[in-house]
Amino acid sequence: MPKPQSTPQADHTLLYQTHSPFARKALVFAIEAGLRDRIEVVHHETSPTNRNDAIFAANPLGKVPVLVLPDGLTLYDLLVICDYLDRLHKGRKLIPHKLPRRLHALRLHALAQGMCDAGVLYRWETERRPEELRYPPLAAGQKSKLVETFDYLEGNLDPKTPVTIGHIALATGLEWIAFRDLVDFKTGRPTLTKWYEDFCARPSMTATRFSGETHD
Ligand SMILES: N[C@@H](CCC(=O)N[C@@H](CS)C(=O)NCC(=O)O)C(=O)O
Repeated sequence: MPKPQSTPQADHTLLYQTHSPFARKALVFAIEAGLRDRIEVVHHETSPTNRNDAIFAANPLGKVPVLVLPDGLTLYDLLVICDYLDRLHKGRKLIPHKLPRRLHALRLHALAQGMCDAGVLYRWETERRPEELRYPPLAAGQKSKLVETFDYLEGNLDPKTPVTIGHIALATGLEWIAFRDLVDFKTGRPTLTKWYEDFCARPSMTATRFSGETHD
């Protein structure tokens, strides 16, 4: 397990999981916003079948990421955390204020979040749930959501748009799908593949690679 990273200036705590796509999105967002030094990252294991009391104390849903603010207020989920972080810095906003750029960024974020939700459900049906309790039509339904999303992205992703919350959510989500070897998104999708590989070379991505196994 990687060591928690902290710095003397850190006045926020990110309750994290080294193999969670959602938690990593928050950390990549913080790095892209120039806020890494303000955040202590603490790894936690949590799953619906492996209760973590510390996470439940911070978020009644028992999920990470959770951001603990200097006054002790806890923020969740990812979008609320990112909205807060984007107000802490003076650089270019990762959640644009003006329409229609804001709508495109938030919609791409929603698509990427939905892609991860479908991936998590697909993984339950193909790996995590005991074999005798799996329901193959549900796995097939979740997989088709993933494939539709990949195809949509291949036709609609504009590689020239400046980085937003949507791109961060998408790249971390795709890398998680690759990390868990869920569904191939590269074959026959050169535009998406090139965009993904370029994004994964960013320092915010190379500094936060996934690691670890799920504990159910
Ligand atoms: N919509 C939430 C999703 C968070 C989420 O599902 N986190 C997973 C880690 S990948 C988790 O903590 N799962 C534990 C559980 O569902 O009990 C967000 O965007 O923050």
